[in-house]
Amino acid sequence: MSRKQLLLPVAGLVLAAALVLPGCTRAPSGEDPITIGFLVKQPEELWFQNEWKFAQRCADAHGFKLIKIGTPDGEKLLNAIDVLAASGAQGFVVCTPDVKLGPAVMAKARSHGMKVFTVDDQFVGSDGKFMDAPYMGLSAKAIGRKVGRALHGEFLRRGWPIEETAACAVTFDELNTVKERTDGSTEALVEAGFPADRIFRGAEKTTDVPGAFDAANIVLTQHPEVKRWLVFSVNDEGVLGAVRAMEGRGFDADTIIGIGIGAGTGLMEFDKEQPTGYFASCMISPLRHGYETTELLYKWIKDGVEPPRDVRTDGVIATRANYKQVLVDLGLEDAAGE
Ligand code: FCA
Repeated sequence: MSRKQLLLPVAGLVLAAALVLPGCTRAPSGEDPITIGFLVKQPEELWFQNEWKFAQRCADAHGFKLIKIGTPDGEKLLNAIDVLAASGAQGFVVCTPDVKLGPAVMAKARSHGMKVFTVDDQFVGSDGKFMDAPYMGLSAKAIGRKVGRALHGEFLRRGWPIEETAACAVTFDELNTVKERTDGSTEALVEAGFPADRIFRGAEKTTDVPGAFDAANIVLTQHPEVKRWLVFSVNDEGVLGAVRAMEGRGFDADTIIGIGIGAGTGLMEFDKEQPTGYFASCMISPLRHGYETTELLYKWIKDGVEPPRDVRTDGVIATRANYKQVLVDLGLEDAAGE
């Protein structure tokens, strides 16, 4: 038999395999041909860095490629989707910088045949209703209520006189998932007996430390009579900005009880030698929001397994005394920063 005759059947087999397994033409080394994007609105925020970290862990475990892009505005988000498409991505997880971009994002994804999994902030359609795209977010009201109850418990424990005490709420009502949190805290405080007219709201322009610092400073200027503060907000950054503003006016760990929501930024306060006004954190899970969302999307792309439409995750209150154990319990040892 000639060399050519020997090789022909082999070539036929290779061709047949390429037709049956279209992916193998794109991944000659046998690596998984799937590429997934993970787009976040505030890449400078530790929460989102942790989501990326856990998403990458998922990609490494399954052997697919993950492309992480920070998309702080609509133009960057829509461009990023084109970049992902050009890189061969079949889908992406996204925390959008503006929930009203939902229809535009879905249309662009559809034009590229890409699947979309939304995380943290839920898309809102042109009719003002939440859109039907797979979503993982917080049980925001319940988490807010936990914060409110914990604030009230510590307020009672310290025996603070109510006439010297008020609550500062740093709010951002434009975004539903964060409005629910501060509404929940307010509700729980009032239900526990804290007077509603001693809860002062400061609206922040951006959900970060500088935004909260400015919002809290306005509240502080309006209420110089208050001697002791309870603080709650939409996230850790909101509480930290308020605590920093209060420190600038002489308040400290003895006169502030601040409780955040997050899994990283606030915990750095617990690593400081001296306690600060950041008293506790409702710890939420970037592991679930990063790893699990990415894995659900991966299985949707790879095996056609439809992901659940709406998953809500919970939070656990942790203080300086027990936060290291809570980190371990939640599998978040890596989330506290490097
Ligand atoms: C929103 C907030 C973030 C984080 C996330 C779970 O996106 O802006 O700070 O709390 O929800």
